[in-house]
Amino acid sequence: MNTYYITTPIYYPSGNWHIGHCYTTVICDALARFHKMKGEEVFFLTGTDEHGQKVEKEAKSRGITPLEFVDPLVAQLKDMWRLLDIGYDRFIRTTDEDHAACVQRIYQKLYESGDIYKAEYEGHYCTPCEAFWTQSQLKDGKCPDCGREVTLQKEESYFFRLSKYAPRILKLYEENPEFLQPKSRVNEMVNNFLKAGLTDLCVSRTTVKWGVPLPFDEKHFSYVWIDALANYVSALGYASPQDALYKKFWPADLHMVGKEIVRFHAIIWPALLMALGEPVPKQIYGHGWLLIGGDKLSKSKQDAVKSELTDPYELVKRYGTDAVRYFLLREIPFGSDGEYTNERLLNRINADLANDLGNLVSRTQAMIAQNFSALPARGLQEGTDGELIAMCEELFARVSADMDALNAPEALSKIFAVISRANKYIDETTPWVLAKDPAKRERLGAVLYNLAETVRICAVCLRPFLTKASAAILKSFGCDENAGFDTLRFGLLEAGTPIEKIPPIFPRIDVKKELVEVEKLVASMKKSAPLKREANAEKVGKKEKEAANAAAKPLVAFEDFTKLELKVGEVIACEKIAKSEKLLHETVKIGNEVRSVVSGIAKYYTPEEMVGKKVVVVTNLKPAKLCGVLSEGMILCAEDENGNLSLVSPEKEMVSGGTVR
Ligand code: ME8
Repeated sequence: MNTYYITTPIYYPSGNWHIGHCYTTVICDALARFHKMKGEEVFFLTGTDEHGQKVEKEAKSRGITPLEFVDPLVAQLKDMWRLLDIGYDRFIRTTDEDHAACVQRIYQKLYESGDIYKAEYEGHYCTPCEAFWTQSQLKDGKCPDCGREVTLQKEESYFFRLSKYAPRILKLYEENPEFLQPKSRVNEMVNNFLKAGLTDLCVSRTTVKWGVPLPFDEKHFSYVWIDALANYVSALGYASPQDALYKKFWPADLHMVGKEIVRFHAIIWPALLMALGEPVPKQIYGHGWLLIGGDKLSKSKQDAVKSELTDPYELVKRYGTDAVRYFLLREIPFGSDGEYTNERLLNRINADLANDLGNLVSRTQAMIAQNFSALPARGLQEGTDGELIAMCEELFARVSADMDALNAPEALSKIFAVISRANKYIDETTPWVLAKDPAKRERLGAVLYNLAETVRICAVCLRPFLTKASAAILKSFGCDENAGFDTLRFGLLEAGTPIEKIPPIFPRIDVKKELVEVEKLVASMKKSAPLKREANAEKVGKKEKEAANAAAKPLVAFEDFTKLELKVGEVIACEKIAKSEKLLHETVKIGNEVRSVVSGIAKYYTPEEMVGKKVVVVTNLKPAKLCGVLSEGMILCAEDENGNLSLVSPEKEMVSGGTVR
């Protein structure tokens, strides 16, 4: 079976997530889903980049530990990915024990081979970017990437012999034009960095202690970018006894990254891998940015400049997961920057989703319901039937070629070209006229059959992009909502299939009215934002600790109870935790997501008994490590006064991911 390993960058736990942040991950999710549907074995990695000066400072200013600071932010990010239906296979945190151990192994290897050596360092450090710059690289004395102040830092450090690898990296670009895409990024790397030759890279800090200690000198801590880049291999168990995933999936098929971090991925990362004697990734793609008023969308810019709504939580709440995913995947020409405005988003939703797709689905379903009790027979081909059928039959090959070129906007435009053609086909065949003539009943049936098949084929092709709508459409046409690309032959729908008429999946939005609403919302969010942030900081700090320590159980308000998220999960794997008598480590599938959960139930259940059990999981509990194992939730149990314990399970058959309330 072919394998496909795709990664997003790991995110800084800033908490100020905006729609721009969602771009990389939504694209990767669509690609991962597409390759899964092609029958490939896919590993899709994302996560968080938690070490470094920024987090250390923020935590200190709040009087809490760095981990106490980042934990709720990581939970928030996971929540955002849940909202956007991101089906990753692992969410790695640079604070995960296996990751830190891998970083140490990498440093040790490079130290032993002589590619890491000790010297004195002086440089200009940009804390927000976690990057060092030489005097000549600064722009007007400020960080050339973000334009913020830098500080001069001097310390004894370890260096990586990056300079040694410049010729090999140039050769890599020449011999593998696919390695770095789009092509313009190669010119940037060559002209801005490689041509002048590379200087060795400072890879340790003594002043920043929130990092991985170097195994050969514990006064020094890893430089965040080495720590961060290592996630792509640590997630697979590189250089550990548990390296089966590494053997299976490395080298990565694709590192998808924003263009501002191409330098780290296309120069430093391959150099590190070369030094380690490991293969380099097959491709790095540096995508463009979502812009606001011509500048990169960032929380500070949006607060200062425009009144666009960029908060992913709010956007999903207002327009739904699919609409936000669709906009990101369709609107911005791939590889380029694209302007973000609410108006553009709303127009896209209306034009493509409500009008083209929504109308096709509802017209087809309504006409079948009005004229037949179930799907009519296929009948004979006439008129433009052949053209529509040919478009459907050629669709997958076209979409597939676009997705192989990573061009989701083009792939979607091919699918929507078929949807438009089908809407035109309705106007050409005028089923409402055919319906009036009993002699044309067979022809009417054939027209409606062709439309239903077109909808089905488009819905299957849309599955990687519109996760919820495609499932709803397929179900309403009596099809498996998980139908694969092997079902894309025209004519598979069986006559007599009951067709359900569903409400509009994408209701049309009154753009003018909605823009006024959004403007009001953004204004109120701006006003309350600093307050909200302060309140959060406070919550993350002392109050939370006090609350956790409180032993008494007072009455809780209903709103407080509803803050808990309880879901049905299915235990798909379970093992004992070697260091503990009480703990079991379960792998629990909750809808599309798989979580690691630790429970103190080893005395009551064996791992074998647990596998296959449907359980109730608290899914928004702050993640914690028990005996070194990450627990991302809590399985609910009932306990009597004698200490007998029983799992709480849904009383009737219930899908995993079902909500418990
Ligand atoms: O860079 N438009 O993390 P990050 C498009 N931790 N994409 C955007 C964007 C915008 N306006 N703003 C942010 C980091 N992004 C490092 C990565 S990997 C070893 C370490 C994208 O949280 C950005 O380009 O700053 C990147 O791909 C992702 O959000 C995470 O950015």
